[in-house]
Amino acid sequence: SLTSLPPSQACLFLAALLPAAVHPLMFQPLDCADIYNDGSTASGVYRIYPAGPTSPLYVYCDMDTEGGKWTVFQRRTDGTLNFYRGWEQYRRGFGHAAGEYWLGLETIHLLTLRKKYELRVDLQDFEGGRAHASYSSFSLSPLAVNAEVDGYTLHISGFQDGGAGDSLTAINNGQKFSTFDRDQDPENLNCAEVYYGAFWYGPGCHVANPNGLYLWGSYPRGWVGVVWHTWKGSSYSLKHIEMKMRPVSLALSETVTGSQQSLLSLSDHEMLNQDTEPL
Ligand SMILES: [Ca+2]
Repeated sequence: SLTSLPPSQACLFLAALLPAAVHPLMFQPLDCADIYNDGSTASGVYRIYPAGPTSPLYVYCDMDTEGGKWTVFQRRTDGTLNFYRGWEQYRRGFGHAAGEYWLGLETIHLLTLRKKYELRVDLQDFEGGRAHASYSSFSLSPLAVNAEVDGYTLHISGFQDGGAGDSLTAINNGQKFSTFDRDQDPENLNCAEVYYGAFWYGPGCHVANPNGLYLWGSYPRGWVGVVWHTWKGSSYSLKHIEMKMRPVSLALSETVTGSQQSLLSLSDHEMLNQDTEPL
């Protein structure tokens, strides 16, 4: 027992124990902003805990673009991963965070329940061109009792042009997510099946098809590729696309308050220990 140790040794013992014991148990980042704010400011693969301490997930964090802190939830970069998949795959996520992947609708939904997020879509073509589109508000079924039943409905607003134009708001905002085996789009046809993708398809299906076929630039039949119509038109399949989310500044200040509360409660524990176990 600590009480049997001389006070100085007991303090040393606690000092040695606390940093190792407390940090891994208590630091379970929700997203890449938490990781950045904890001091890891290099882009790369990290673990996040959006569904609690027993369900870590690997995710790619973009810590460089426009201030960093971006949690990437969709990434196409070389065409090595098949994105023409069914509902369960899109709900749970697939691929690997170091390469091409989809983080999963349930995870994205859980994140947007916890903080207010913005959305950014970064695009590259095969000729070295780059562009992006930003949306100041992004969430999936934030008010639904059951988000999956609600179809992980997309809510975006506040478009800001980074040269790519807005290929999302008019058609995709307010739409449920659709896959070839779960048609929740408003068209008579099955948009996911016709355009070989999975997305929040809406009236006319889409003018952006980030999860479409990876077709290496210009291709003859329009709309089935990795399309962002307002930038490269319907018959150009992009080289690189990343969809990423970051808490807006209001939520960031909430995060800071949260960690201050954690520190306060830690101090409370220490004080409690000092009360109950006098050194
Ligand atoms: Ca349909």
